[in-house]
Amino acid sequence: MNKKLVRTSKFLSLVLRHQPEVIGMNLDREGWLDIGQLIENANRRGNVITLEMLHEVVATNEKKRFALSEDGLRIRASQGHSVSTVNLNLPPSEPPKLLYHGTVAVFLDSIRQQGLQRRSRNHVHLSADREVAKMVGQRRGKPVILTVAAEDMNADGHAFYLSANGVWLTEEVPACYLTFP
Ligand code: HQG
Repeated sequence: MNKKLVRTSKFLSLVLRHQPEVIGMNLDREGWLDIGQLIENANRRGNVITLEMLHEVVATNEKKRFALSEDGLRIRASQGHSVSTVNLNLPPSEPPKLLYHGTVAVFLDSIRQQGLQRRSRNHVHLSADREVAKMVGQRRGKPVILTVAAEDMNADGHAFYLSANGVWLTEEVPACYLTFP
């Protein structure tokens, strides 16, 4: 992705996950925004974005962070939200036996005590792929990969959801399901 598209992707993440109010909008209950209104409101506030750019970001984004509605008129982020009113309405899914979470050493004492908490986001984010978890941890420094006994956790009644772009979501991971390296 070129610089302009990366900027647009970051702007869409801000609006569609965290602060739609920066362009004077609210996400609907499932996190969707009307694309025409998004573009109009963004442009009015000096964030230059065109329909073509938006479609290019959706199509080329390496993590497929954004999804269009079936009619193509609305857009939402597939995961990562902090807007507390958003419910993606994903059906519960059976997770694989193990999932992974990338973090950094400074958080480990607290994670040992409290388990994985969702912090500012609506869910804890987990990956089926260790390498992806490593990249997630790397955003903050030297990555530490935690292993989650997801199948056991699910059998004990904790729901898991699979986002449209392959990220596993759950409310929290109690420490008893975590293995530390
Ligand atoms: C840590 C990105 C102390 C947790 C990624 C993490 C992901 C605790 C941080 C998605 C804790 C929260 C989410 C506890 C958890 N004590 N620290 N009890 N429980 N933490 O950004 O998983 O690229 O909200 O380890 O790829 O890092 O933006 O979550 O370090 O999929 O599309 O608290 O965001 O997606 O950080 O990342 P975050 P995350 P995008």
